Amino acid sequence: LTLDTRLRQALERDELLLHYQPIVALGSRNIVGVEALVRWNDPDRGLVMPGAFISAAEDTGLIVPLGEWVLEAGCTQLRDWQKQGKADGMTLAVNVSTRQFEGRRLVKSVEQALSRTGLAPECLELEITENVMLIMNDEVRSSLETLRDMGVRLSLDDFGTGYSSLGYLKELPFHTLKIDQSFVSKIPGQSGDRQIVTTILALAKGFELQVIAEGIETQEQYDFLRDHGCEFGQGYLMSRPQAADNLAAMLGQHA
Ligand code: G
Ligand code: G
Ligand code: MN
Ligand code: NA
Repeated sequence: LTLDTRLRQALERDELLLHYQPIVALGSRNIVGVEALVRWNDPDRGLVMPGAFISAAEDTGLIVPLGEWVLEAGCTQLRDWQKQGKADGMTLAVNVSTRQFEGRRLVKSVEQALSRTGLAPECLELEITENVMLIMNDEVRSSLETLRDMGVRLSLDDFGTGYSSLGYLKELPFHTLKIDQSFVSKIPGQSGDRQIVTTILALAKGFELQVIAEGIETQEQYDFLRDHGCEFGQGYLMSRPQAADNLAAMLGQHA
């Protein structure tokens, strides 16, 4: 069977699941949110990571129903944690592929996930890679504006690695920049990456955007980012992505 066929079956047979990585306030180390990351529990191969199937799903368009599953499963989970009193004020970050914008489908998917689960729109943050700039058109632009008007939060993922015009930062309704882990991994040692990180922090301040640093693995990286005004972060230093049960046990604590 082709990967596409197997993946279609996986969706029908409920073989996908989400892991969750905490996002923390660097000042307090309190967990303020989680990023949902999809995995495929293949009966033959065990746990398959998204690197092995997301780009194939993007090529075939299967990413659209897959992305809808992720949205609804993630919103359901955060809503459950809220009902248990474990997740007050927390946000759920979900990665979305640029293909999900086609036909304004993303707007419909988000409306449906929120209305079915009862999650407040302010609790949902959509992570959109910087490469959305490459396909920027009226459909994408108006979808982003509709989502913003609904109260959903928008973040630019992998910031600094791809194509992003600063002009778009001024004009598009993003709330958050996520500093790519490729820059974080070489601070504070590498002066070029140190410059990039401090420049992104200054840029975010100027545009009044929140910043989340990704891929924090050492206490030195953590301290450098916090001391340079980066408010939020995630990475293996605080926690790897976790199964829902493990993550639930961490909620209400420091990561
Ligand atoms: O979880 P992991 O670290 O292996 O993730 C690898 C990549 O897969 C990351 O770039 C992440 O953004 C992407 N990814 C994970 N989950 C999803 C998802 O639900 N939808 C999309 N479009 N990408 C995802
Ligand atoms: O593209 P995106 O930013 O969504 O990708 C997130 C990916 O980064 C996931 O695959 C996640 O497992 C991974 N990740 C999260 N924290 C760390 C970290 O501290 N180090 C490394 N190497 N990868 C990380
Ligand atoms: Mn992401
Ligand atoms: Na990223």
